[in-house]
Amino acid sequence: MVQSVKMSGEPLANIPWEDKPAGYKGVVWRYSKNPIIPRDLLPDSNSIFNSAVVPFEGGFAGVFRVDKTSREMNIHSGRSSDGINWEIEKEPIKFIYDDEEIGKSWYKYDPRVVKIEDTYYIIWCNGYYGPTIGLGYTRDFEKFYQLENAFLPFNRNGVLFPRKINGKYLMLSRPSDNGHTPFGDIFLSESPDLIYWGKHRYVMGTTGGWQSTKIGPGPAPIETSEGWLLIYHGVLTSCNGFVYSIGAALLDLDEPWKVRYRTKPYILSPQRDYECVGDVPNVVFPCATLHDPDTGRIAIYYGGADTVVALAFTQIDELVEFIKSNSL
Ligand code: BMA
Repeated sequence: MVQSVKMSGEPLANIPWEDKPAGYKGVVWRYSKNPIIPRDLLPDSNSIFNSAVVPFEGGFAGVFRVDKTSREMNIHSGRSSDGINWEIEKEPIKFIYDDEEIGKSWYKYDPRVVKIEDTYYIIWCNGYYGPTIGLGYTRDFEKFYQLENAFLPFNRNGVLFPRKINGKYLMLSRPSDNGHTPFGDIFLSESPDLIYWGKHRYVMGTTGGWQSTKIGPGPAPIETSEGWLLIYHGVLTSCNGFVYSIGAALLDLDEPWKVRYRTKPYILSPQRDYECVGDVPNVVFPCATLHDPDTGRIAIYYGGADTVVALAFTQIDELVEFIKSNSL
């Protein structure tokens, strides 16, 4: 099928996929066998959720948030041949670093993985005197190297763009507080070397409805002929607590702090049992996508209720049309 909206990137013929169920109304539809990763996949896992995957060596690799039964939070690497059935390492990733201060990390959670040239960068929420943005890389998913934290505390939801723009690395993030932050807008920062960050730009903030309390970037933006496709989470405060939904925006290709379109309605919200019931009810939290430029297929990996990993699908032409015709 010829796509009218072009996505950059390598073909991915083996992307996990299911067609939209007949009669389904939404622009994003769930995998019929969700969740794909149960909370107890590892002997001592309390929950496995908010995790990131990439194509790797003909199959897939990933970095997974694993909260143990001790409630320690850490990130583990994993492999899959089909993107659906995963083997996750029992031990957390042991990063190599050249300054012991870099190794100070009280917890790690909510990883993103972004391939830039031949390197897979891992970005996560790192416990260093409060939550901030940890950064590391691997080339083989065997050896992992940790870099300096990108930002000062408090910050969450860091994610890199998949290529340099005007010779600079770009990172989206969401400055926070030390707790269950009741506010939050998305900002962009740039760096020549992944160590020194500056030229901070406001990208977008809260509005109403499902994105009225705070928002945060999710998976790495996907480059398309219509702009950078950003899938993000938005939070509403109900009388029963936070509700996490998913929305989408199109950012300017050259100046990605400029928002061209942004969905007023959510594209996915917590409605199934595995999204509504778990350690934190009513959460869908996206951390990764896979995409195939040849077919326009996009697979979205998201955490359900801070407990499991689930999968959903959309198609680029349909999603871009939805974003443009339902924009704020
Ligand atoms: C956020 C993060 C996420 C989590 C969400 C809902 O602040 O901690 O890991 O999914 O809250 O609890």
